Amino acid sequence: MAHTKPRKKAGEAADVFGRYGVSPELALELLREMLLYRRFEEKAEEAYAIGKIGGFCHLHIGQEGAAAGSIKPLREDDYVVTAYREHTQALAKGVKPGPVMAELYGRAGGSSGGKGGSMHIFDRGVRFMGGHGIVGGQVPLATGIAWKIKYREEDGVVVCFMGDAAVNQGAFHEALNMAAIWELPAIYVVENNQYGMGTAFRRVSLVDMVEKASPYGIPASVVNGQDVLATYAHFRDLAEAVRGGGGPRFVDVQTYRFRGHSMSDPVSGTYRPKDEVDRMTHQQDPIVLLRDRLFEGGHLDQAGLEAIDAEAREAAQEAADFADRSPPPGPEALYSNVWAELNPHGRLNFDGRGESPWR
Ligand SMILES: Cc1ncc(C[n+]2csc(CCOP(=O)(O)OP(=O)(O)O)c2C)c(N)n1
Ligand SMILES: [Mg+2]
Repeated sequence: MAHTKPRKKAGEAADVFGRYGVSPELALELLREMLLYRRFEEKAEEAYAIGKIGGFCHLHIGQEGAAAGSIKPLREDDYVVTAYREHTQALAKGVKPGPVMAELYGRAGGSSGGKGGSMHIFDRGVRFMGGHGIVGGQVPLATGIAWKIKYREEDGVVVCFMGDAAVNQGAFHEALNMAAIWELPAIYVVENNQYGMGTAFRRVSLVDMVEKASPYGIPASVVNGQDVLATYAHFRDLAEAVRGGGGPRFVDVQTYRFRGHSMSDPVSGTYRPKDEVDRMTHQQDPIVLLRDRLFEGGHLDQAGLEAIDAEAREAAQEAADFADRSPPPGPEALYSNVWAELNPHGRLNFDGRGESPWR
Protein backbone atom coordinates (compact mmCIF):
# COMPACT_ATOMS: atom_id res chain seq x y z
CA MET A 1 0.00 0.00 0.00
CA ALA A 2 2.91 2.38 -0.65
CA HIS A 3 2.03 5.86 -1.83
CA THR A 4 3.36 6.76 -5.29
CA LYS A 5 0.96 9.38 -6.69
CA PRO A 6 2.02 13.03 -6.90
CA ARG A 7 0.58 15.00 -4.01
CA LYS A 8 -2.11 17.61 -4.50
CA LYS A 9 -2.16 20.83 -2.53
CA ALA A 10 -3.27 20.29 1.09
CA GLY A 11 -6.10 22.83 0.65
CA GLU A 12 -7.79 20.78 -2.08
CA ALA A 13 -7.74 17.62 0.01
CA ALA A 14 -9.00 19.42 3.12
CA ASP A 15 -12.06 20.46 1.10
CA VAL A 16 -12.98 16.79 0.66
CA PHE A 17 -13.27 16.28 4.42
CA GLY A 18 -15.15 19.56 4.84
CA ARG A 19 -17.50 18.80 1.96
CA TYR A 20 -18.62 15.55 3.58
CA GLY A 21 -18.51 16.86 7.15
CA VAL A 22 -16.07 14.08 8.09
CA SER A 23 -13.14 15.03 10.33
CA PRO A 24 -9.68 13.74 9.40
CA GLU A 25 -9.73 11.74 12.68
CA LEU A 26 -12.93 9.97 11.62
CA ALA A 27 -11.47 9.41 8.15
CA LEU A 28 -8.43 7.77 9.76
CA GLU A 29 -10.74 5.57 11.80
CA LEU A 30 -12.53 4.50 8.59
CA LEU A 31 -9.16 3.68 7.02
CA ARG A 32 -8.19 1.63 10.08
CA GLU A 33 -11.44 -0.33 9.88
CA MET A 34 -11.24 -0.97 6.14
CA LEU A 35 -7.65 -2.18 6.48
CA LEU A 36 -8.76 -4.58 9.19
CA TYR A 37 -11.52 -5.91 6.89
CA ARG A 38 -9.04 -6.37 4.03
CA ARG A 39 -6.40 -8.13 6.11
CA PHE A 40 -9.06 -10.26 7.81
CA GLU A 41 -10.43 -11.43 4.48
CA GLU A 42 -6.97 -12.10 3.06
CA LYS A 43 -6.35 -14.27 6.12
CA ALA A 44 -9.64 -16.09 5.48
CA GLU A 45 -8.61 -16.58 1.85
CA GLU A 46 -5.33 -18.12 2.97
CA ALA A 47 -7.08 -20.34 5.55
CA TYR A 48 -9.52 -21.53 2.87
CA ALA A 49 -6.67 -22.37 0.49
CA ILE A 50 -5.06 -24.68 3.08
CA GLY A 51 -8.36 -26.34 4.00
CA LYS A 52 -8.96 -24.76 7.40
CA ILE A 53 -12.22 -23.29 6.10
CA GLY A 54 -14.59 -25.46 4.09
CA GLY A 55 -17.89 -25.00 2.30
CA PHE A 56 -18.98 -21.67 0.91
CA CYS A 57 -16.93 -18.54 1.53
CA HIS A 58 -17.76 -15.26 -0.22
CA LEU A 59 -15.20 -12.51 0.20
CA HIS A 60 -16.07 -8.83 0.39
CA ILE A 61 -12.67 -7.60 -0.85
CA GLY A 62 -13.20 -4.42 -2.91
CA GLN A 63 -16.50 -3.61 -1.20
CA GLU A 64 -15.11 -2.48 2.17
CA GLY A 65 -16.14 1.15 1.64
CA ALA A 66 -19.77 0.09 1.44
CA ALA A 67 -19.61 -1.70 4.82
CA ALA A 68 -17.56 0.89 6.68
CA GLY A 69 -19.38 3.92 5.28
CA SER A 70 -22.89 2.64 5.85
CA ILE A 71 -22.48 1.01 9.28
CA LYS A 72 -20.21 3.56 10.98
CA PRO A 73 -22.97 6.21 11.33
CA LEU A 74 -25.30 3.74 13.10
CA ARG A 75 -25.94 3.52 16.82
CA GLU A 76 -25.24 0.40 18.86
CA ASP A 77 -28.96 -0.31 19.20
CA ASP A 78 -29.60 -0.11 15.46
CA TYR A 79 -29.92 -3.37 13.57
CA VAL A 80 -28.07 -4.79 10.58
CA VAL A 81 -29.50 -7.68 8.57
CA THR A 82 -27.71 -8.94 5.50
CA ALA A 83 -26.92 -11.66 2.97
CA TYR A 84 -24.02 -14.11 2.90
CA ARG A 85 -21.14 -11.81 1.83
CA GLU A 86 -21.12 -10.48 5.34
CA HIS A 87 -17.84 -11.00 7.21
CA THR A 88 -16.83 -7.36 7.10
CA GLN A 89 -20.34 -6.06 7.84
CA ALA A 90 -20.29 -8.21 10.98
CA LEU A 91 -16.95 -6.69 12.00
CA ALA A 92 -18.31 -3.21 11.26
CA LYS A 93 -21.32 -3.77 13.52
CA GLY A 94 -19.11 -4.91 16.37
CA VAL A 95 -18.80 -8.69 16.16
CA LYS A 96 -15.24 -9.46 17.28
CA PRO A 97 -12.77 -10.75 14.65
CA GLY A 98 -11.99 -13.95 16.63
CA PRO A 99 -15.60 -15.22 16.73
CA VAL A 100 -16.11 -14.26 13.06
CA MET A 101 -13.02 -16.23 12.00
CA ALA A 102 -13.91 -19.16 14.29
CA GLU A 103 -17.34 -19.27 12.63
CA LEU A 104 -15.66 -19.52 9.23
CA TYR A 105 -13.55 -22.38 10.62
CA GLY A 106 -16.70 -24.11 11.96
CA ARG A 107 -15.47 -23.95 15.56
CA ALA A 108 -17.37 -23.75 18.85
CA GLY A 109 -15.95 -20.27 19.53
CA GLY A 110 -17.65 -18.96 16.40
CA SER A 111 -20.40 -16.36 16.59
CA SER A 112 -22.97 -19.07 15.73
CA GLY A 113 -21.18 -21.78 17.71
CA GLY A 114 -19.56 -23.06 14.53
CA LYS A 115 -22.84 -24.33 13.15
CA GLY A 116 -23.48 -21.57 10.64
CA GLY A 117 -20.20 -21.03 8.81
CA SER A 118 -19.28 -18.16 6.55
CA MET A 119 -22.83 -17.35 5.42
CA HIS A 120 -24.44 -17.30 8.87
CA ILE A 121 -22.57 -14.91 11.13
CA PHE A 122 -25.05 -13.82 13.79
CA ASP A 123 -24.71 -11.84 17.02
CA ARG A 124 -27.87 -10.63 18.68
CA GLY A 125 -25.79 -8.84 21.37
CA VAL A 126 -24.58 -6.27 18.84
CA ARG A 127 -27.82 -6.46 16.84
CA PHE A 128 -26.21 -8.15 13.86
CA MET A 129 -29.10 -10.35 12.73
CA GLY A 130 -27.33 -12.50 10.12
CA GLY A 131 -25.94 -13.71 7.63
CA HIS A 132 -28.63 -15.24 5.27
CA GLY A 133 -27.96 -17.60 2.37
CA ILE A 134 -31.29 -17.39 0.57
CA VAL A 135 -31.04 -14.52 -1.89
CA GLY A 136 -33.54 -11.85 -0.77
CA GLY A 137 -34.64 -13.92 2.25
CA GLN A 138 -33.40 -11.30 4.73
CA VAL A 139 -35.52 -8.50 3.26
CA PRO A 140 -38.85 -9.52 4.88
CA LEU A 141 -36.96 -10.28 8.12
CA ALA A 142 -35.61 -6.72 8.15
CA THR A 143 -39.11 -5.40 7.54
CA GLY A 144 -40.32 -7.43 10.52
CA ILE A 145 -37.61 -5.97 12.76
CA ALA A 146 -38.48 -2.46 11.56
CA TRP A 147 -42.14 -3.16 12.36
CA LYS A 148 -41.15 -4.23 15.89
CA ILE A 149 -39.24 -0.95 16.38
CA LYS A 150 -42.27 1.05 15.33
CA TYR A 151 -44.75 -1.06 17.34
CA ARG A 152 -42.69 -0.63 20.53
CA GLU A 153 -42.20 3.06 19.82
CA GLU A 154 -38.39 2.76 19.82
CA ASP A 155 -36.21 5.05 17.73
CA GLY A 156 -33.83 2.52 16.17
CA VAL A 157 -33.13 1.96 12.52
CA VAL A 158 -32.69 -1.26 10.53
CA VAL A 159 -30.16 -1.38 7.73
CA CYS A 160 -30.89 -4.26 5.36
CA PHE A 161 -28.15 -5.14 2.89
CA MET A 162 -28.71 -7.23 -0.20
CA GLY A 163 -26.93 -7.93 -3.48
CA ASP A 164 -28.12 -6.66 -6.85
CA ALA A 165 -29.63 -10.09 -7.65
CA ALA A 166 -32.06 -9.83 -4.72
CA VAL A 167 -34.18 -7.05 -6.23
CA ASN A 168 -35.89 -9.37 -8.71
CA GLN A 169 -37.12 -11.67 -5.94
CA GLY A 170 -40.79 -11.51 -4.99
CA ALA A 171 -39.97 -11.21 -1.29
CA PHE A 172 -38.15 -7.93 -1.93
CA HIS A 173 -41.25 -6.35 -3.50
CA GLU A 174 -43.70 -7.55 -0.86
CA ALA A 175 -41.41 -6.42 1.96
CA LEU A 176 -40.77 -2.96 0.49
CA ASN A 177 -44.45 -2.37 -0.14
CA MET A 178 -45.26 -3.17 3.50
CA ALA A 179 -42.42 -0.99 4.78
CA ALA A 180 -43.72 1.89 2.66
CA ILE A 181 -47.36 1.75 3.70
CA TRP A 182 -46.45 1.33 7.38
CA GLU A 183 -43.67 3.99 7.16
CA LEU A 184 -41.17 1.67 8.83
CA PRO A 185 -37.67 2.76 9.95
CA ALA A 186 -35.71 0.67 7.44
CA ILE A 187 -32.93 1.50 5.01
CA TYR A 188 -32.80 -1.06 2.19
CA VAL A 189 -29.31 -1.10 0.72
CA VAL A 190 -28.26 -2.79 -2.49
CA GLU A 191 -24.56 -3.47 -2.50
CA ASN A 192 -24.56 -3.21 -6.24
CA ASN A 193 -21.41 -4.95 -7.40
CA GLN A 194 -23.06 -5.31 -10.83
CA TYR A 195 -23.08 -9.11 -10.88
CA GLY A 196 -25.15 -11.88 -9.34
CA MET A 197 -22.70 -14.78 -9.63
CA GLY A 198 -22.01 -14.78 -13.40
CA THR A 199 -24.99 -12.64 -14.46
CA ALA A 200 -24.61 -8.91 -15.12
CA PHE A 201 -27.40 -6.79 -13.64
CA ARG A 202 -28.04 -5.12 -16.99
CA ARG A 203 -29.01 -8.55 -18.42
CA VAL A 204 -31.77 -9.08 -15.87
CA SER A 205 -33.32 -5.63 -15.54
CA LEU A 206 -34.55 -3.12 -18.09
CA VAL A 207 -34.60 -0.37 -15.47
CA ASP A 208 -31.80 1.11 -13.40
CA MET A 209 -31.32 -0.13 -9.86
CA VAL A 210 -32.45 3.16 -8.35
CA GLU A 211 -35.90 2.68 -9.96
CA LYS A 212 -36.57 -0.60 -8.15
CA ALA A 213 -38.26 0.98 -5.12
CA SER A 214 -40.23 3.58 -7.06
CA PRO A 215 -43.46 1.50 -7.42
CA TYR A 216 -43.75 1.68 -3.62
CA GLY A 217 -43.07 5.40 -3.29
CA ILE A 218 -39.86 4.87 -1.33
CA PRO A 219 -37.31 7.68 -1.79
CA ALA A 220 -34.20 6.29 -3.49
CA SER A 221 -30.63 7.47 -3.94
CA VAL A 222 -27.31 6.39 -5.41
CA VAL A 223 -23.89 6.62 -3.80
CA ASN A 224 -20.40 5.59 -4.84
CA GLY A 225 -19.45 2.83 -2.40
CA GLN A 226 -15.76 3.04 -3.37
CA ASP A 227 -15.77 6.52 -1.83
CA VAL A 228 -16.12 5.77 1.87
CA LEU A 229 -16.41 9.45 2.83
CA ALA A 230 -19.35 9.98 0.45
CA THR A 231 -20.95 6.74 1.68
CA TYR A 232 -20.52 7.71 5.32
CA ALA A 233 -22.03 11.17 4.79
CA HIS A 234 -24.91 9.68 2.82
CA PHE A 235 -25.83 7.13 5.49
CA ARG A 236 -25.39 9.60 8.33
CA ASP A 237 -28.07 11.79 6.72
CA LEU A 238 -30.33 8.87 5.82
CA ALA A 239 -30.20 7.36 9.31
CA GLU A 240 -31.16 10.72 10.77
CA ALA A 241 -34.12 11.10 8.38
CA VAL A 242 -35.38 7.56 9.00
CA ARG A 243 -34.90 7.82 12.78
CA GLY A 244 -36.91 11.01 12.72
CA GLY A 245 -39.94 9.12 11.37
CA GLY A 246 -39.29 9.76 7.69
CA GLY A 247 -40.21 6.22 6.60
CA PRO A 248 -38.07 3.78 4.61
CA ARG A 249 -35.31 4.58 2.13
CA PHE A 250 -33.68 2.66 -0.70
CA VAL A 251 -30.01 3.10 -1.64
CA ASP A 252 -28.04 1.87 -4.62
CA VAL A 253 -24.46 1.63 -3.30
CA GLN A 254 -22.32 1.17 -6.38
CA THR A 255 -19.35 -1.06 -5.77
CA TYR A 256 -17.31 -3.90 -7.25
CA ARG A 257 -16.03 -7.23 -6.00
CA PHE A 258 -12.34 -7.81 -6.63
CA ARG A 259 -12.53 -11.60 -6.16
CA GLY A 260 -14.69 -14.37 -7.64
CA HIS A 261 -18.29 -14.86 -6.52
CA SER A 262 -17.08 -17.35 -3.91
CA MET A 263 -13.71 -18.88 -3.12
CA SER A 264 -14.39 -21.67 -5.61
CA ASP A 265 -15.29 -19.35 -8.52
CA PRO A 266 -13.00 -17.63 -11.04
CA VAL A 267 -12.25 -13.91 -10.63
CA SER A 268 -12.97 -13.18 -14.29
CA GLY A 269 -14.18 -15.15 -17.29
CA THR A 270 -16.97 -15.03 -19.84
CA TYR A 271 -19.20 -12.93 -17.56
CA ARG A 272 -16.68 -10.14 -16.91
CA PRO A 273 -13.39 -9.48 -18.69
CA LYS A 274 -10.08 -9.51 -16.93
CA ASP A 275 -9.26 -5.94 -17.97
CA GLU A 276 -12.45 -4.70 -16.26
CA VAL A 277 -11.39 -6.41 -13.02
CA ASP A 278 -7.83 -5.05 -13.36
CA ARG A 279 -9.06 -1.50 -14.01
CA MET A 280 -11.42 -1.53 -11.02
CA THR A 281 -8.85 -3.15 -8.74
CA HIS A 282 -6.17 -0.63 -9.65
CA GLN A 283 -8.28 2.51 -9.90
CA GLN A 284 -11.23 2.01 -7.56
CA ASP A 285 -9.86 0.43 -4.42
CA PRO A 286 -11.73 2.14 -1.55
CA ILE A 287 -8.74 1.79 0.78
CA VAL A 288 -6.27 3.30 -1.69
CA LEU A 289 -8.66 6.16 -2.54
CA LEU A 290 -9.01 7.13 1.12
CA ARG A 291 -5.30 6.66 1.77
CA ASP A 292 -4.49 9.12 -1.01
CA ARG A 293 -6.88 11.72 0.39
CA LEU A 294 -5.32 11.41 3.83
CA PHE A 295 -1.81 11.67 2.37
CA GLU A 296 -2.77 14.65 0.26
CA GLY A 297 -4.32 16.44 3.23
CA GLY A 298 -1.19 15.83 5.29
CA HIS A 299 -3.09 13.69 7.84
CA LEU A 300 -1.09 10.53 7.24
CA ASP A 301 2.38 9.57 6.05
CA GLN A 302 3.93 6.30 4.92
CA ALA A 303 5.15 5.39 8.42
CA GLY A 304 1.69 6.07 9.88
CA LEU A 305 0.06 3.95 7.20
CA GLU A 306 2.45 1.08 7.84
CA ALA A 307 1.71 1.23 11.57
CA ILE A 308 -2.07 1.02 10.93
CA ASP A 309 -1.53 -1.81 8.48
CA ALA A 310 0.66 -3.71 10.95
CA GLU A 311 -2.14 -3.46 13.55
CA ALA A 312 -4.66 -4.77 11.02
CA ARG A 313 -2.45 -7.73 10.08
CA GLU A 314 -1.88 -8.51 13.74
CA ALA A 315 -5.63 -8.44 14.48
CA ALA A 316 -6.28 -10.77 11.52
CA GLN A 317 -3.57 -13.15 12.73
CA GLU A 318 -4.99 -13.08 16.27
CA ALA A 319 -8.42 -13.93 14.86
CA ALA A 320 -6.92 -16.91 13.01
CA ASP A 321 -5.07 -18.03 16.16
CA PHE A 322 -8.31 -17.76 18.15
CA ALA A 323 -10.07 -19.93 15.54
CA ASP A 324 -7.22 -22.45 15.54
CA ARG A 325 -7.39 -22.79 19.32
CA SER A 326 -11.17 -23.16 19.41
CA PRO A 327 -12.46 -26.80 19.42
CA PRO A 328 -15.08 -28.10 17.01
CA PRO A 329 -18.65 -28.10 18.40
CA GLY A 330 -19.26 -31.12 20.67
CA PRO A 331 -21.97 -33.75 20.02
CA GLU A 332 -24.31 -31.94 22.48
CA ALA A 333 -24.47 -29.08 19.96
CA LEU A 334 -26.72 -31.33 17.86
CA TYR A 335 -29.50 -30.71 20.36
CA SER A 336 -29.31 -26.96 20.76
CA ASN A 337 -30.78 -24.24 18.54
CA VAL A 338 -33.16 -26.81 17.10
CA TRP A 339 -36.76 -25.84 16.65
CA ALA A 340 -38.74 -29.04 17.18
CA GLU A 341 -41.53 -30.39 19.34
CA LEU A 342 -40.48 -32.45 22.35
CA ASN A 343 -42.10 -35.89 22.45
CA PRO A 344 -44.13 -36.97 25.51
CA HIS A 345 -40.89 -38.17 27.15
CA GLY A 346 -39.36 -34.70 27.00
CA ARG A 347 -36.98 -35.68 24.23
CA LEU A 348 -36.59 -34.51 20.64
CA ASN A 349 -38.10 -36.92 18.14
CA PHE A 350 -34.73 -37.53 16.51
CA ASP A 351 -32.90 -37.67 19.82
CA GLY A 352 -30.07 -40.20 19.68
CA ARG A 353 -29.03 -40.01 23.34
CA GLY A 354 -29.46 -43.30 25.17
CA GLU A 355 -32.41 -45.62 24.67
CA SER A 356 -35.09 -44.19 22.39
CA PRO A 357 -38.58 -44.33 23.88
CA TRP A 358 -39.83 -45.03 20.34
CA ARG A 359 -37.75 -48.09 19.65
C1 LIG B 1 -33.44 -17.87 -3.62
C2 LIG B 1 -32.06 -18.21 -4.12
N1 LIG B 1 -31.86 -18.42 -5.43
C3 LIG B 1 -30.63 -18.72 -5.89
C4 LIG B 1 -29.57 -18.81 -5.02
C5 LIG B 1 -28.18 -19.13 -5.56
N2 LIG B 1 -27.35 -17.93 -5.48
C6 LIG B 1 -26.45 -17.80 -4.48
S1 LIG B 1 -25.65 -16.34 -4.58
C7 LIG B 1 -26.50 -15.88 -5.95
C8 LIG B 1 -26.21 -14.55 -6.61
C9 LIG B 1 -26.52 -13.40 -5.74
O1 LIG B 1 -25.92 -12.21 -6.24
P1 LIG B 1 -26.09 -10.82 -5.54
O2 LIG B 1 -27.42 -10.75 -4.87
O3 LIG B 1 -25.79 -9.78 -6.56
O4 LIG B 1 -25.00 -10.81 -4.39
P2 LIG B 1 -23.41 -10.84 -4.50
O5 LIG B 1 -23.00 -12.27 -4.54
O6 LIG B 1 -23.02 -10.12 -5.73
O7 LIG B 1 -22.93 -10.18 -3.25
C10 LIG B 1 -27.37 -16.86 -6.33
C11 LIG B 1 -28.25 -16.76 -7.52
C12 LIG B 1 -29.81 -18.59 -3.65
N3 LIG B 1 -28.84 -18.66 -2.75
N4 LIG B 1 -31.06 -18.27 -3.22
MG1 LIG C 1 -24.04 -8.75 -6.88
